[in-house]
Amino acid sequence: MRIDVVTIFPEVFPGPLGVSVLGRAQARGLLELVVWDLRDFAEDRHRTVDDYPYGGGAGMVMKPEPFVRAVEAIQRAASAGTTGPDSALRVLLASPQGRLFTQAQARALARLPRLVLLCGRYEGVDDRVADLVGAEEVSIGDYVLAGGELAAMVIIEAVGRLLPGAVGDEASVTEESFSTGLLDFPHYTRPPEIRGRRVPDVLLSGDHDAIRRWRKREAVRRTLARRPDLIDEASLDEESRALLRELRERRA
Ligand code: 9D3
Repeated sequence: MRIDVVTIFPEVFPGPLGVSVLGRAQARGLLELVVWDLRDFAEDRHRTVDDYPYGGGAGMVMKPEPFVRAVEAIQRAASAGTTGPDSALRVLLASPQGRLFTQAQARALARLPRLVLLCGRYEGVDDRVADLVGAEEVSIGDYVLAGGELAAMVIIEAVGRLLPGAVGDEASVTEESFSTGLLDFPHYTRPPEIRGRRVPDVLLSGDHDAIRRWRKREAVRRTLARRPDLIDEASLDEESRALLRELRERRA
C-alpha cells in the first residue's frame, strides 16, 4: 500500500512511523510513505499557503489551490502506475470537524492500494477543499490538536499495522478482528509479586477454564467501569451477558 501525505511540516514524517511495526512494514516494502510539502504547490514566490478568513475573525485559513494542485500531482503519480476502472484515489482530510476515525475504517482502508492524507494547520482549511478533491473529513477524537499531522500519523499507524505481514504475530491481528468489542483483560508477567502486589492466583493455577472465565469477567467488569459506552455495541456471548447481569446487580 502507498500512502501520500500533504503537509506544511514534511520534516515531522516519518517520525514515530519509522520504527517498530511501521518501520519494518516500510523496510519490507509492504507500505510506502510519500510525503509532499504543501508549499511546493503554492502559486506565489513566497509559497503562501494561508490567508485571512472571509467574514473576519481570528487566525488564518489554509488556501484551497495548493491542496487541489497537490492532489492533482498525486493523482498523476497514481495513474502513471496503476490504472483501471477502480483506481479512484481515497483522500482523507484530517479535521476536527470530521467523522470519528474507527478501527472498522482502519480495516477498510488497509484493503486499498493507495490512500492520500491531507493535513491542515491554523484555524482550518478552506471548506471547498474537501469537495474539490473528493476528500472525506476525519477526526481522531474529541480533543484539540495544533494541526492534522499527528492525526495523519495515528491513521497511518492504525492502517499500516493491519497490512498482511506487518505484524510479526499474525494470530494477534486475526484475534483482534474477531474481538468482542470489550476492553482487554489484564495482563501480567513475572515476578509473581512486586512490592506487595500479587498476580491473581487463578493465573498461576494451571486451571485453563478458570483462567478463561476470569479473563472474560475482567474484560466485562473493566468495560462496564471505564467504557460503558462500548457495552451496547459489544457482541457478547451468553456467558458474557450473564457476567454483565451479575456485575450490574452487584453495583446497583
Ligand atoms: C476554535 C475551533 N477549533 C476547531 C475545533 C479550531 C481548530 C482547532 C484545532 C482548528 C484546527 C485545529 C487543528 N486540528 C486538526 O487539524 C485535527 C484534529 C484535532 O484537533 N482533533 C482531533 N482530530 C483531528 S484531525 C485534525
